[in-house]
Amino acid sequence: MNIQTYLAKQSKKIDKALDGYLPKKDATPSILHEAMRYAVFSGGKRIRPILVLAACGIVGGDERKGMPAACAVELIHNYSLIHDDMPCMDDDNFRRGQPTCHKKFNEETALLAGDALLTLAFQILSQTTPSRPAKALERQLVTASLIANAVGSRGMVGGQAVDLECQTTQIEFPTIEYINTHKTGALIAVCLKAGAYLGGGSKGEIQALYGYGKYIGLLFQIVDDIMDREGYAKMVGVPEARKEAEGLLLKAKKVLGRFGPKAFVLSRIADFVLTRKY
Ligand code: GRG
Repeated sequence: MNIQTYLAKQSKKIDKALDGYLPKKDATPSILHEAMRYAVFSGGKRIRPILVLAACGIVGGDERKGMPAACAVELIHNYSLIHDDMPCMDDDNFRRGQPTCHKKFNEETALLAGDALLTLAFQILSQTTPSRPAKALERQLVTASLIANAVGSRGMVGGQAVDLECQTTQIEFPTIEYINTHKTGALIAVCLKAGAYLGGGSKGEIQALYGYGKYIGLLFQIVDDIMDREGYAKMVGVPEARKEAEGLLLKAKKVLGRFGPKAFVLSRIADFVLTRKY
């Protein structure tokens, strides 16, 4: 199957599950729920949840086992974008070609919509349902802890904090590496680890996929920097950044070697991360 067709098919499945998890937009408080839905359904690529499902599948797991975690990471990603766009951070008016959440609604609502998306992510991972009683919840809870580590102050939020600290100072190479691996890389890498774990992968498989995730997480940010002429690309220059990106792609693909032809999808996703134009 063509990779674009695969990504579109997976996105559709993920959107359906997200729609089921998010409160209806007319449920009280409707302005908040409308803002949450506005941010989540505004045309994201769904790369992170797609990675969770792909990692679950490559180790032989039923994709459905990965869906709660897939939705959780996408909600967290959208919370981070809402907050990142706000005036106290990047102060952006547009995201995905549409007004940012605080522009469409207001700052207070956007702040709370982000808070509520983050909370919903962990509710999804920790809730019991008739088909998932408390004793069947262990893997989900371990996953919640993995994700919390990746997105908290030692992960994504930490990377964002260091990035903000450095806005007015001359930035050194180790610091930019820290920002890239934490702000963007940590969430992407944990998608692979969580998916492989939920799919029942062996320790070696989980580690290998986590390694692939770290490479493409970094690749993702460097490509972003190349597109915006920012961060890493600004520091080392675009040709050098391109070289680094290509090197990361090769390293990511090398890790996939042990999975043979089953790695086709992850290999094509890595290509997509390098060649993406948006
Ligand atoms: C505010 C807590 C907090 C964290 C913000 C991730 C982040 C940390 C900020 C985003 C800044 C940014 C645009 C980084 C570049 C990489 C990135 C995360 C791009 C957006 O991800 P895509 O391209 O987005 O996967 P879509 O729109 O497809 O969902």
